[in-house]
Amino acid sequence: MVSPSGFFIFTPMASIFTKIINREIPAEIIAEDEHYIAFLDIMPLVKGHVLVVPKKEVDYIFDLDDETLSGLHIFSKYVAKAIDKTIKCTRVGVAVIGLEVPHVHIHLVPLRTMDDINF
Ligand code: D5M
Repeated sequence: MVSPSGFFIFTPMASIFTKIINREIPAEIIAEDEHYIAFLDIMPLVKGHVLVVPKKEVDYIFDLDDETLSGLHIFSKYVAKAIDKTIKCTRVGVAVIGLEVPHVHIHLVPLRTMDDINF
């Protein structure tokens, strides 16, 4: 964008997850509070694959401030317990990948056997 005085103004694009948070694009939201949101992954490894995302948009998980990072894990714990109650699984797998979407997120994947995952 160019300002009226002719300067270039850098306006970073919102991540796809920020667009979900702002309800600009749809998602199957399963939990939300002031700081975090959880929704179904659009390309699930298995049924019930959920992403947990801080509303603060930060790319790399280790650049997140300590308070938000620990809150993200606590929020994920409650979401994982809800998944475990809802979906028949042996264990809810937890993964941080971040190759595709540059906005911190935790994958919660209800697994029955190792054959369920094919990274
Ligand atoms: O992978 C990012 C994950 O985010 C990948 O499993 C697909 C998922 N994804 C991408 N766009 C959407 C939308 N719009 N809704 C729901 N899920 C989505 P990673 O490699 O961890 O960055």
